[in-house]
Amino acid sequence: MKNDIIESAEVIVCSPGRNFVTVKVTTKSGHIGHGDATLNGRELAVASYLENYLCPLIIGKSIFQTEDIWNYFYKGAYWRKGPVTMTAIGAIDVALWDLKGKILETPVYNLLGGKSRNKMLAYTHANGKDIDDTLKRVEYLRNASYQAIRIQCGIPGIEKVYGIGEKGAYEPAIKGNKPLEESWSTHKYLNFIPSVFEEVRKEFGADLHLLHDSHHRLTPTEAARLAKDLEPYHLFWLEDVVPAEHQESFAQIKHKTVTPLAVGEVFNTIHDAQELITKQLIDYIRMTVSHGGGLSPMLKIAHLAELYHIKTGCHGPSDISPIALAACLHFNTAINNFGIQEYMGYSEVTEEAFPHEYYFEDGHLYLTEIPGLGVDFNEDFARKYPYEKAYLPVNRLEDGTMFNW
Ligand code: CS2
Ligand code: MG
Repeated sequence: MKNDIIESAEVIVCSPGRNFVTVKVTTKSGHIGHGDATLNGRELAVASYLENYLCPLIIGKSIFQTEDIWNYFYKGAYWRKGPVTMTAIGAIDVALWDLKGKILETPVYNLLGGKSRNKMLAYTHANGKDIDDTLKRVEYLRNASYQAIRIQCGIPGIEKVYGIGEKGAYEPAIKGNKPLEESWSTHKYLNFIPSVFEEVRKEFGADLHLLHDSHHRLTPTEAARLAKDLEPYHLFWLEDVVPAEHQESFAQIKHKTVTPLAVGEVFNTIHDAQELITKQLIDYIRMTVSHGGGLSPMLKIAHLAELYHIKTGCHGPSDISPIALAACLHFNTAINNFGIQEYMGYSEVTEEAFPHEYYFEDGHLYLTEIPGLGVDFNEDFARKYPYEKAYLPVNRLEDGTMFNW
């Protein structure tokens, strides 16, 4: 079948609404597939890895060889794993699945196991500078039909806190030639956060799913304290409580609380989560299709997690493109152990750059029957917005100690 042979693979770095790296794979028959290679704050590293090492090697290969191509790139690099490598491999993998769907004239989820569900519970972010501001944002999102909301709130005595934007949606990466520096006090955070959830529950009752992200900032003991303090408010999940390189640390938390734990948005291979999954130290795996190496490995991770009663909760910030979000939706549609999908939404400019079929309604995300991923890339429009280097912030303790952002 001539249609399936790859003729070209390009990388487009641009900034329609924010920085994105998009992979475009074209077959000899002229079919085009897209992947998202955006890694917030390190975009050019992934673009270079793709342009110099991966794109030249797929010319002449068949788009159907996703398993062989993935292993060719993973094992063939010798230097395995890592967010840059796996985001690059993931973008190619997703573009090939997009092409498979287009050439076989079927939505990608039909190639991943078919429909296990017709809709996907979504959650979005309520960020407030104080409790009143946060309550107002929750009210607005509830009225917009959200049934699951992540709650982040300013902390008295801390000037700038993760997740709290100046106005509107929170964009963590700041354009410029060096990272902004934020400061942090775990003491002030731990003493304050339970009161936020007490007020939210008082105002909105028990049915609304509430989530919270500690963004890698606690020790296991501090995390166990917060998880227990939040038990009366029945969170859907408490996310990224401690940096997860040391997976067995989660045993000190999981065995002390019934607050569900979620982790994994910074993971890039199954090895980052294997102990967390097989020892049931978490409740949700947050790995996302683009940074997790693509749809091919994510299916394997979901199938392993399913054996251990762990559900998925793909990372879906505004700093992965609608292509990656759509890939998550096809993945979510097919697997059995879907949990929830993060959905921050995008600016109007980003929406125009990436026209898509998926839609949000009544607290859920939906796909259509369109072949492939159902997302296009308006390349001419997107190229009007040139890339500008942007850094994620860094974070120090109040005494100046370098800490986790
Ligand atoms: C956050 C992200 O959505 C989340 O759970 O952890 O917003 C994260 O801070 C950004 O993706 C970093 O670029
Ligand atoms: Mg997070």
